[in-house]
Amino acid sequence: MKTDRLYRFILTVLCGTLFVLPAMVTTAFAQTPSEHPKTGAEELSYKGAPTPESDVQMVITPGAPPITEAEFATATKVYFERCAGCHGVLRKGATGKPLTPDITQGRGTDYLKVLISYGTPAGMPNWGRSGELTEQEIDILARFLQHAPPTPPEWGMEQIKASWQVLVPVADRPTKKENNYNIDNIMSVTLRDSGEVALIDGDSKKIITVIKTGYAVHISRASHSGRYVYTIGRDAKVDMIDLFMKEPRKVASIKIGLEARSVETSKYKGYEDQLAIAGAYWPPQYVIMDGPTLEPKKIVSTRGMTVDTQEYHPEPRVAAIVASHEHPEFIVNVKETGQVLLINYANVDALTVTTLDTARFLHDGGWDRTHRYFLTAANQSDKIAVIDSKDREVEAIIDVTKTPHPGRGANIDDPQYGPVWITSALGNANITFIGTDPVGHKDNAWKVVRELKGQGGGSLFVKSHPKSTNLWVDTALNPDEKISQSVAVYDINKLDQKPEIVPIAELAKLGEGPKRVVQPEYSADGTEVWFSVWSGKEQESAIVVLDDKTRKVKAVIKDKRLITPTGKFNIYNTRNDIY
Ligand code: DHE
Repeated sequence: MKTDRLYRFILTVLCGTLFVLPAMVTTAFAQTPSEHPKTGAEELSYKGAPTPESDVQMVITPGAPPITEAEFATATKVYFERCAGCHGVLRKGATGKPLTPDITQGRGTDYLKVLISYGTPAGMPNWGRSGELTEQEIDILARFLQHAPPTPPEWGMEQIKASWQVLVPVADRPTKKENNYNIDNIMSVTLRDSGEVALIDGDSKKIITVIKTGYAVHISRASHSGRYVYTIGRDAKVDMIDLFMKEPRKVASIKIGLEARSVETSKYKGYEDQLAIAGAYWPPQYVIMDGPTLEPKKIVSTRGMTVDTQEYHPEPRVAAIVASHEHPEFIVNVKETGQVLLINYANVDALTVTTLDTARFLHDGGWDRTHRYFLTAANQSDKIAVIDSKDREVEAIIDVTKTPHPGRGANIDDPQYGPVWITSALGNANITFIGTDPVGHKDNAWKVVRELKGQGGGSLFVKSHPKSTNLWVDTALNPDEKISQSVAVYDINKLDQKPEIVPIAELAKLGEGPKRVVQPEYSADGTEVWFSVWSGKEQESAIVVLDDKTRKVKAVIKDKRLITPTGKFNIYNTRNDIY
């Protein structure tokens, strides 16, 4: 049946296996059995069945330029791989602009081709100029975007359960640590384009192991005890790694949807390491799981009304999730509706959810230093929402300049304004300081107290540490190579002075490649700061470790296994929410 084949095709695409050519299909499945020797074909079906190009059912839209079935299939694949993350599966827009036919047909093929090729200073990548998409792919994509988007299938308990694998049962896991690693100083490093994480021993700077995870794996989060690392792939696959094993390895995995970005574990007293949650982009839902096994307990859809115009949204994606320290709750950002959900997990069979209205397109965010207030960016609304996790209410919604992108943000003690939380931005050069101390610095609380000028737009992450006097700011997506390959560092005691610019990529001494410098992350003791030098999949990348005090190179980690490193998650800092 046509619908069936379309289902399978989209599944394949979204699952990230993405193998259209029969030869590649053989390779993909040849690798799988050794990875999970006891898993049958049915259980593996969650990875998506390979489907030939001709199996795609086209959605032909009046007014759109001609497109063949094969081109539609190619464009669907490219769109889900490259574009859906920002523009949404149904193309209704979020971090990226809406791309529905009513808009795209008015722009026309030539306009869209230029846009895709050259990108925009606001953060849209230059897919053509960078060589990531060919001229032909861009032409097909520009025509495809003028047709109605195909809708992917749902992914409910039946599929989730079928994907669930306990690779090492709890009873067979070590009862105490079986290795000599200083677990708190392990870095879990995203190897984006190989769908792996590298566990790096922060003390020796040696790679402990590289573990296969979900497609284009996004983030790692550590359980409260630090024993387990949970990763989430863009294909919505959650993998759980046990750091107590002699050689840390995966002990469970599950696929909670077709596309996802976030995962977190319970941290409230009495519930430590007990539950995990993952949020999906598609279908729009979150799934609560048993912490040690990943057994799925509850799926909740996020479809609903937007906070402002109160219109129904069919695709409100789950963005950042944090675990409350004040109540047994997960705090979940729902991007397109602009709601922050406080999900009380004390009784998973009778979930209590407090819905807080903030602003649309919630993306990422993090705690203030007291871990009471969660500050999160509604990035396309140019606002930061502050959630009081103790009193379960919106404390403030603050206007900031264009497209804030904090990551989890940075907390410092501003010599003039007291405790502040900091975000940089994709859309401009500002580094924005927000007062976070309503008790000791009442007049500054929840106000923008300081704005520094950074190197430029295209900044993704800022970072500091309680033991540091530095504030590091990357500009990984700035179109100017000099800027994207370096970072700015401010002395937090001399914030009126210009920052020092550290040419991280140059220090890595690599060959050709984009070499974007991304996401500063501290060692457990706060004395080192690590940067990824993120090059192309076929090019050499590296991790540069600086001594935080002297700002000089301490180590450059190079290894042919370090393919496209991006996020780095220090176990101690991640489990204790230190940033
Ligand atoms: Fe991310 C965090 C979504 C592109 C690196 N990213 C997040 C979070 C979300 C998100 C919702 C917060 C998770 C949380 O805290 O629970 N990211 C998205 C996208 O939708 C987007 C824009 C497009 C996409 O297709 O995925 C996107 N992100 C990227 C990248 O291209 C980056 C730079 C490289 C990569 O690895 O893919 C990237 N995102 C990161 C990192 C974090 C992150 C490193 C965690 C930062 C932290 O310190 O916690």
